[in-house]
Amino acid sequence: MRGFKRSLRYTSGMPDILLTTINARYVHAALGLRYLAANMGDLAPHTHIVEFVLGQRAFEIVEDLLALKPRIIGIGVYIWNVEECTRVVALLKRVAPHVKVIVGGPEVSYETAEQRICALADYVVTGWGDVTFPKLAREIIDGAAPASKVIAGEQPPLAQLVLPYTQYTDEDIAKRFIYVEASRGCPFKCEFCLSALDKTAWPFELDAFMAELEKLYERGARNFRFVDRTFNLKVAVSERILEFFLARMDDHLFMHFELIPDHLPEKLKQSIARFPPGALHFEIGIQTFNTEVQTRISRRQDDAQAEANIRWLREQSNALIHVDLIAGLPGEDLASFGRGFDRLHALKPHEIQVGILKRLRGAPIDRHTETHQLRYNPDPPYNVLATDCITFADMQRVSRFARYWDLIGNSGRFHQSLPLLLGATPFDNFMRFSDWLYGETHKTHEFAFERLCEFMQTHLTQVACVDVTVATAAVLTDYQASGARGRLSFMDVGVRTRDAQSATARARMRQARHVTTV
Ligand code: B12
Ligand code: SF4
Repeated sequence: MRGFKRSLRYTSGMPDILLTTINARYVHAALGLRYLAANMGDLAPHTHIVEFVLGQRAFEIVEDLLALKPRIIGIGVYIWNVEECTRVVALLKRVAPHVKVIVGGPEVSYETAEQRICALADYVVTGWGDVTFPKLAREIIDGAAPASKVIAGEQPPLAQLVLPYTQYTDEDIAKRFIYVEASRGCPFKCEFCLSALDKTAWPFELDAFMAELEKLYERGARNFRFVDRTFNLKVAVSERILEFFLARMDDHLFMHFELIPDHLPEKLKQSIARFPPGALHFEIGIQTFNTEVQTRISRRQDDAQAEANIRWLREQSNALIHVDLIAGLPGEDLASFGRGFDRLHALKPHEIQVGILKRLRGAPIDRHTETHQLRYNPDPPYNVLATDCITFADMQRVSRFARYWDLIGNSGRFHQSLPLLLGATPFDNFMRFSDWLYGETHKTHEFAFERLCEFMQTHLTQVACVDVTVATAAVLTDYQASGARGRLSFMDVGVRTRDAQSATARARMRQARHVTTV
């Protein structure tokens, strides 16, 4: 796919200023660039956004950018695109050295002296770019460019920013996630996270923000993703936003929010409980249930309250619950991580994301690198490879566990068979499956659903020693429920698809026995 250019809004000729980035996927529209574009002032008619997607080649990107004959190119650099962006800047500076390249974004906001992309670029703006990028562009155009290469982004009061939402095109609204931001920053200090460096969370002026939401809704936006680090920080604000959506509920509305797990006052619960199935998606960071590790990484969390809230959400609301855990935190071994996984799994979230600790540039977690022998991948995404508690081999096992868990646990496609696999000790049993599957295939990607079903049935019957009738019936039920109608190799063992449901029911007693013995 070539760069997708938004309808040109400059009046004549080519734009002087391009704002660009490489998004993780097409559906992710870059909100950061839209802030910059919205705050360009009199340069707005000369500014144009061009977005690319991971997988596109630096050569293609450079060709597309230069075809627009810009004088200045601003590039949004993130952990997922820094490698390709570096190649883009290197090529740009070779073939068009006269074009001024300004890089900004979280990945180039810290450790600038160590990064090749910063050395290649003409300017690096660290932190917020909303007002600093327009100023710098104006200075370059006026021939008054600053002498220093690295410029600290200003953080004006948020009320001074022009909100970016009119920058979303009709195509964005029809086809992409609409990222919105009711507050910026986070008051907490979890050391693995970049937001730990924020002094606090700053709210946008609520009436102005709500008016923008209304306009987006009127234009047809239905897929709203809030980038607020902690949506439930100020309950009155959260409630007003939820009520806005409740009043406009339809079959297509979808809202994503990040929540802190231990703060769900009654009033907020009342609003949440009124949403229909599938409308709310909550991402909740647990990260670890090990209190010693929580303290070590400065994460404050009331685990009992967090558990009670997740349980409430699952039992009393229709929200989809996605919960995050991080493996490889300083001082946490595999057994402790496994206990955390089991504790979380018992709360029945729809998805558990098993993440591997990353050393984000600038994140305070670095202070534990030596004491806990945290050995990180030197290349993005800077995932931890080994710690004093988890060997490289075990970390590799956890990475595969995470990938297979996405395919099987989080996919929601193995309702009947997954409980047979997990039994009473989900982490250990799934790890056993993961080790076995990798031994059989040496693959973590490109599994057709049919093949996964076959592997599930083989593992259940040959490794986990589940009764063949029970296992086969459960897998077949899952297969049928997906709507697939092909033939699976094990259908020949004697259990026919039409019998699957009843066999599962008959086998509940035996299942229970298995659960206590695996
Ligand atoms: C949306 C999002 C995503 C989307 C992708 C979005 C996209 N465009 O493709 C998805 C969900 C895929 C994603 C995934 C990940 N993400 Co993410 N994500 C975000 C999130 C929630 C919102 C980004 C946003 O729009 N922010 C709002 C805007 C206003 O802020 P901004 O983007 O930082 O832009 C400002 C400045 O950076 C700067 N700026 C930006 N561009 C430019 C350009 C120029 C020229 C200049 C001068 C300035 C400038 O000015 C802007 C306005 O002030 C942020 C957290 C957050 N709230 O910011 C994390 C965040 C960006 N993600 C992060 C991480 C770590 C990840 C993952 C690695 C998480 C994981 N799974 O472990 C993955 C990696 C994905 C991959 N494929 O490898 C980190 C980034 C660290 C880094 N160094 O880049 C963040 C900051 C979260 C955090 N607090 O740690 N993510
Ligand atoms: S992990 Fe969440 S709560 Fe902790 S600092 Fe980051 S955004 Fe804030």
